[in-house]
Amino acid sequence: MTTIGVDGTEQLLAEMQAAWERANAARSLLVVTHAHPDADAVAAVLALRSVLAERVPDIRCATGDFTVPRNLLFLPGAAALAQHPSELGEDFDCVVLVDCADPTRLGPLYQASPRLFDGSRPLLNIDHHVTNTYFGHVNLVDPHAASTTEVMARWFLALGLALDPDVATCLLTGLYGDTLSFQTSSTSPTAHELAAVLLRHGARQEEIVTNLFRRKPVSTILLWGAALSRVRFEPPVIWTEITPALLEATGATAAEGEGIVNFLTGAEGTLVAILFYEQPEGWRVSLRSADASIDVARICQAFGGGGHPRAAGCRLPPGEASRRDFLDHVRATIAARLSTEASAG
Ligand SMILES: [Mn+2]
Repeated sequence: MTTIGVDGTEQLLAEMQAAWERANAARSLLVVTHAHPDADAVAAVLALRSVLAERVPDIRCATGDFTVPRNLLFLPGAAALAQHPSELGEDFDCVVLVDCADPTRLGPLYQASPRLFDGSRPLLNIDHHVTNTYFGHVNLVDPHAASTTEVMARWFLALGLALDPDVATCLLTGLYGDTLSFQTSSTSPTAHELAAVLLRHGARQEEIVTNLFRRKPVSTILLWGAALSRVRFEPPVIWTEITPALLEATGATAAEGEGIVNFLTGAEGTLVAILFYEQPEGWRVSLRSADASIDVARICQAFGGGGHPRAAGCRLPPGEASRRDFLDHVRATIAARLSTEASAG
């Protein structure tokens, strides 16, 4: 077998062979991914389905909550994903989970059919989350991989499979999605090398970029325009809000504003960007840190929330005073952090 990059360890190659044998031995195979699926999740399911289509007589696929984001419907085979639990059944002799740190990430599917994932039939675990629990009989898990499709691409190439343009498109979609267009710190030389290989196999790059990053409903643009016109900059904190009135006026859903806080993080002189969603029960708050020294998860934990050091969230009671208290707390936390750094350095 041949492999690409530096991290095709013996152990991983052995797992690759085992995973391939298990999957090929199946007569009826279930391939699933997590609820609230992203591009990597859906693309990984469809790439595996495509590769095994002529080898396994019966393959059924689903996301954990039976949804597929509209912008991923361009992926080859997306129409084959089950839209309802009744389409799946439980008569499988092998189950593959992709992009799932553990089976509970399947959400509704796990709750409806826990015995599918209790180990009474072979479980294959293909993933790249650092928090993966290695729950499978075979675990094709590489926490250094930028996406689950990166793990799969290395798997398929190691096996010497001929990748067609549809499979290459799925694999590259996962890489584009999880690296936000090759921008995250997980974007290794291997990720770039694989992208080149996938393009040579006919991956349709323009289609991927258009669907993942360019095309959007007009309501999204109107919502961004309205939200950006309300930006407040109180250095080093930048923030804006999405109110029910704003959603009503633009015809957008709150989810269409998710990217605004990332956009604000790039403002010069900003250390923390905040998006406040006004809801009847109070504020839902989304924070981003523009600097590794500021841990927004810790800020949010003080308000009952949490997340990652650079991206976190919490909820606040309704009202302007509550929001003002929160902003004061954020500014005080940053000031304390900066003065510690100054005295240390
Ligand atoms: Mn992923």
